Amino acid sequence: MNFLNTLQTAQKENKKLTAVLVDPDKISVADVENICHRINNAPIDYIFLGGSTVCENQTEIIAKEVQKHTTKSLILFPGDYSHLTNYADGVLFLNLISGDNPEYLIHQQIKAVPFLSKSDLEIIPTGYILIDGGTETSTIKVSKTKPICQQKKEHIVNTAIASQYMGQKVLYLEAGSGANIPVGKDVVNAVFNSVNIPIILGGGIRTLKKINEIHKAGATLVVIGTAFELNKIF
Ligand code: 1GP
Repeated sequence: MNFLNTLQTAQKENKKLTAVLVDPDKISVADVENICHRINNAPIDYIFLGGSTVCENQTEIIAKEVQKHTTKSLILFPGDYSHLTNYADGVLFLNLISGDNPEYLIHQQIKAVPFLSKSDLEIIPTGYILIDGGTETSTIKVSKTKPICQQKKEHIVNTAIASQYMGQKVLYLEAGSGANIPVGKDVVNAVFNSVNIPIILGGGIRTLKKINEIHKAGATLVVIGTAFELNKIF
C-alpha cells in the first residue's frame, strides 16, 4: 500500500504511525548503515529524508545508501525542488500555507514539475503549516515566513480547513526541527476535530510519552528528528 493509502487507513482505523527524519546534511554515507540498523529495530514505520538546507546531490547520495540498508519506505521531505531524487518511494509535495511567500506557495512546486513528471515517486499533496515552537528554526529562516502563534488556535484550524478545501490530502503541523515547544495537544486536537484528512506532526518531539500524547490528540503520524540524531530515543 502506498504512503497516502496507509495514512488514510490508519486514520480510519485509529492506528498510529511514526517516522524518523534523517537530514542528509547532518550525516555522511558512513553513518547510514548504523542509522538504518537502529531504525530497522525500532517501532518506526517510515523514514523521512530532507532538510531546509542540503548540499547539491547529498539527498540522492544518502537516499541510495539508505535503500541498501532498509526495506522501510523512504519519503522525501524536501526543502527545495533541487533535493528531489528517484531513490525514494514518495515525496511530500509541500505547500507552505501558513506563510505568504510565493516561492513556497507555488514557485517551488512549478520548478519541481520537470523532475516529477518523469518520476515514479508517489506525490503526496501536503498542506504544510508552520506553528511557533519558540525557536527561530531553519525552516523559518529559509522560507522567510512567520509561523502561526500557538495561541491563535482558530487561525491554525481555519488554515487547516482551507488546506483541505484546496484539495490537500495530508496536513503537516510543524514546530520546526529543534523546536523548544512542540505543537500543543490542544492545537492538534482542535485541528483533528475540524478536518477529515490525516495529520502529520513534527518538531520538538523527544520522548515516547510525547509521541503517545500527540497520537492521542489526533495526529496519525509523528516525526522525530533531533532526538533520534542525538540517540535520545530508539
Ligand atoms: C520534523 O522538523 C521535524 O517535522 C523534526 O523536528 O528535529 O525537532 O524532531 P525535530
